[in-house]
Amino acid sequence: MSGEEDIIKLLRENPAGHHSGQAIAEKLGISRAAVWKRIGKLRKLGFKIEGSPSQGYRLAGAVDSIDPSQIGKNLGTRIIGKRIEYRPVTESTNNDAFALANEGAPEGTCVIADSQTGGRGRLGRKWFSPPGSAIMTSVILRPNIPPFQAPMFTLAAGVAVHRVISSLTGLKPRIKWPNDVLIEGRKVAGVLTEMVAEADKVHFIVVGVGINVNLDLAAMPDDIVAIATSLKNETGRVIPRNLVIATLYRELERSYRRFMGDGPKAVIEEWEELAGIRGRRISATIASDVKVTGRAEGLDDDGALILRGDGGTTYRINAGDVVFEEK
Ligand code: BT5
Repeated sequence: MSGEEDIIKLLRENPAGHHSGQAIAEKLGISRAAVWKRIGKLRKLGFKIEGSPSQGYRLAGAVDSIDPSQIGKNLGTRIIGKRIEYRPVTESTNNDAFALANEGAPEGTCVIADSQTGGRGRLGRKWFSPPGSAIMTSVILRPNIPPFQAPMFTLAAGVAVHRVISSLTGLKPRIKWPNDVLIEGRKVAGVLTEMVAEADKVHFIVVGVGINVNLDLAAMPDDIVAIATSLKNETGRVIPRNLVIATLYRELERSYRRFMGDGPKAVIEEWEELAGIRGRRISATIASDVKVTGRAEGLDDDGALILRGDGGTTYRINAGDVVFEEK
């Protein structure tokens, strides 16, 4: 646990009251200067911590806090969320889930964070993960499948996120291959699937999901605000994160069972329907400087995107980024 995490835990134990620098230092066995330094780091991460010399420190504002015991209550799943590890601040929940899986954590173990200092997207991109308003979670799965089927889990998670958003908000999101969930063209969620495998066998898969639940656009950096949105921004309502997380775990379990029980085809069909992708005009970046435009013909059995280029060539795309060329 990082030192910053200890401080947040302490402040949350008594959210209404103040905690003097001296009391925090004594409780954590560190110097007052170290407390001051960590508070500074937390503020930089986006935590709103009020401080007054006479009274001490306090977490400001109404906090929609993540509470694993509340999430676990009435979850009703058999696999996902049987064990939930909560981290107020962490580098990346995918890293934490990897470490836990390497230590032998059971299938269905979930890591959920209030904020990430090194949230990751694909290809070394960053995932903006400020505290108090979003969901960043990673789930460990141990399916008995060959590695080439792993990308299916990105699709299955996309279906789950779509169902969570539409059922809780009534919004009509669209899934964009392979891992984006968009509302009116703006990204509200992303999925990052990583795994450890041998040539023919997966050891474990980590499915990481980030959802912008109650994020204010004003709090986003310029490059993100230009392309992103949040559920709060779209609905005008604050949605309790514990509810979103519990619903997500249920939907992930449903998608997972579907994949294991009915096979990849069932997930692909559901994905294609929710994505409305067949016949849509899209462009895909298939290499760093190669872009092809044409009509999507749907997904192959292993989740690859089939694109019929305008020149008549059919492309089978395993990795890359896609842009919709029409609404
Ligand atoms: C993704 O990558 O969309 C996968 C994001 C997965 C994040 C989760 S959070 C829990 C788990 N732990 C992690 O460390 N990661 C996972 P990609 O398709 O490469 O998209 C990344 C791009 O999305 C960035 O380059 C930005 O343009 C944009 N982006 C970054 N943060 C965003 C945000 N909060 N909302 C919307 N777009 C964002």
